[in-house]
Amino acid sequence: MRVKVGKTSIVLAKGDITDQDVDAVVNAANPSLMGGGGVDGAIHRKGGPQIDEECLEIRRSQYPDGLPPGKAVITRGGKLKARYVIHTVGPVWKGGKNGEAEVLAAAYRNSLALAAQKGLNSIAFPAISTGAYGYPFEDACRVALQAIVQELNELGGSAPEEVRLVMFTEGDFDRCAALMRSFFPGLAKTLDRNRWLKVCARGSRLASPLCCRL
Ligand code: AR6
Repeated sequence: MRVKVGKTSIVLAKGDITDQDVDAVVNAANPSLMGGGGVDGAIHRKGGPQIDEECLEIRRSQYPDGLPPGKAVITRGGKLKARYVIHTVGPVWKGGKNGEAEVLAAAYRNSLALAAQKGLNSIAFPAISTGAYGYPFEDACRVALQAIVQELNELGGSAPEEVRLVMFTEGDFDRCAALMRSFFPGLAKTLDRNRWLKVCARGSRLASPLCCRL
């Protein structure tokens, strides 16, 4: 599934974040930046020692007390296909009244801003905080989509060309796809490819400035 927001395609994909052929993958890290389980463990394992070394240096030089939730830093990608890893820390879910949504939005927005600052063209996100940190999946997806669209609007011409949302399971993919359909008005029509081509041929745009297609 793909939605166009300005110059950026937001692409929903199913897969493993460590396999993504993008300029940067985002790591759902913890403040230590020293690795852990889930996405974090997979990225550090597959990326190898270069990521560990650069994370250690970031801790030493910039964040001796750990990376605060919502902030983002960047290292090279080591042995990953992605050239860079953007490490961010999502919120731990504590019921929803402790600023979790703001911190989650900041994690997405700061990661995107960092990618833009580095001139990167494509970035892949996992569903931050929805694993070990316990954020309810649908709520987290809504916050993520809203934060991404807001930051893309803010970045304008320097926004990356592709923002990929990588879901680990079929179930998560389906749930996020359903949310995207309700979030982006053009997608609510669930156009199939042929209908989309006919719409394009007529030269119409859906829900301007969003140009959406499935
Ligand atoms: N590729 C894509 N998505 C994945 C992968 C993968 N290889 N592995 C898991 N997911 P989590 P969090 C999904 O726990 O909730 C770590 O120990 C997973 O199904 O990785 O932000 C860190 O060190 C879930 O939907 O991140 C922190 O301590 C989503 O990615 C803590 O976990 C996020 O799950 C961070 O917890």
